[in-house]
Amino acid sequence: MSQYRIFNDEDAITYAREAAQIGPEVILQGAEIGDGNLNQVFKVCQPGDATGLIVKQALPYIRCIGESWPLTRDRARIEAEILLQHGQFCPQHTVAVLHHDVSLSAMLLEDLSKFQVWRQALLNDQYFADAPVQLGEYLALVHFHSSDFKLDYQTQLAAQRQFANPELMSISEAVYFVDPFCDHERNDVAASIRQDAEQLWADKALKIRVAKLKHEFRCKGQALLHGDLHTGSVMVAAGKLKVIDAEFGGYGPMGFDVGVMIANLLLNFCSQPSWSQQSLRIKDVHAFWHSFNTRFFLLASQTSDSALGAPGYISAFLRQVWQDALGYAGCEMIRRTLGVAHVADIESIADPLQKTASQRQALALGRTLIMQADQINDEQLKSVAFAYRP
Ligand code: SR1
Ligand code: MG
Ligand code: MG
Ligand code: MG
Repeated sequence: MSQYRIFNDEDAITYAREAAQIGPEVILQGAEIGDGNLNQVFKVCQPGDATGLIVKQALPYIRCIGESWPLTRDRARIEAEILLQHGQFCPQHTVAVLHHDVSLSAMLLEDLSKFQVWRQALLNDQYFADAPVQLGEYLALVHFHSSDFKLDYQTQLAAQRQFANPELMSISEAVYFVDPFCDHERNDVAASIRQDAEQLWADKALKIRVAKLKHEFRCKGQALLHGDLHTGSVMVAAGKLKVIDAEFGGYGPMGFDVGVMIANLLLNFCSQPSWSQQSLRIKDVHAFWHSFNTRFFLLASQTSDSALGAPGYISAFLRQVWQDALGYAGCEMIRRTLGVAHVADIESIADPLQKTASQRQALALGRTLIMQADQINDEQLKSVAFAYRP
């Protein structure tokens, strides 16, 4: 198979067979299992086996919207290359790419059927205590090894060019920083929070802060980001964690990945009726940031760049990453409440009053994180978050 066509189950089996060199004597079955916004995902395995292989294929459009929103298939190549690169930096926490095919816009991935999506685990009140620490380790490693703390000027510039992802990162610009802050047709605003949305859309001071975050998203190319690091991009199992779905990756501000993850933990916080679950989410945020911060600091302390290694600079740099992260966290909380793509944590709340309260909490907390990013430190985040409990 060499010419692109939109895979059906049989095509996915054929590709997996060729890519993994599985002979015709082995019976394989395949089924589409994807629930993401963009791509097709197939599981291919032998009948009766719980685990097999995963085939991921990019469609020439955005799956959740349809053919009216065309999108480059080259995203599959970019994603495969980013996952392979991140896999070199942190193999223990990056899904393994076993093969990829540029013309088919397809890749073969390890099957993580024994894992579960972290967002789903959080929704089921299942606690994976190691996950935030492992995620901090993952992010510190992939950010450090692609940053100028590690790479010389020419190598980093070459990497920025290699992993350029303008189409997908333009979508992120639109869905994080533009649509949710105006009455855009792509938005999905519940009638019950329409007034809250209109108040945000009229908030000039907020828009100035968001403009800066948008601007820096494009021009602050610090590290090779995952680009969509929400709890649905993280697979967890007892003592194990793997990150998947890097199609929105590319060079950008480290605080973006950090902030998107913090926001998704805080969105779960906003969806939780119980104080104990809320407290666990704040604990997760602290553990994640502490893990990232300490590991990045240690790695960066060994930089061979004598200027960047100046005493006090790495700490100052990481303080700025934290501030950036709070701003991006605020944008993620607002866009997941008003924008095109919501999160199951809040969408699945059955009681309409409780759902509206959670959405309002997410909007208010998101706004505060953007407006007060430079005044809230790691220790203070807990009291800020709890101040918005309904
Ligand atoms: C139209 S794409 C919207 C979102 O879906 C993906 O999961 C990413 O989060 C993206 O921002
Ligand atoms: Mg099917
Ligand atoms: Mg996904
Ligand atoms: Mg994704």
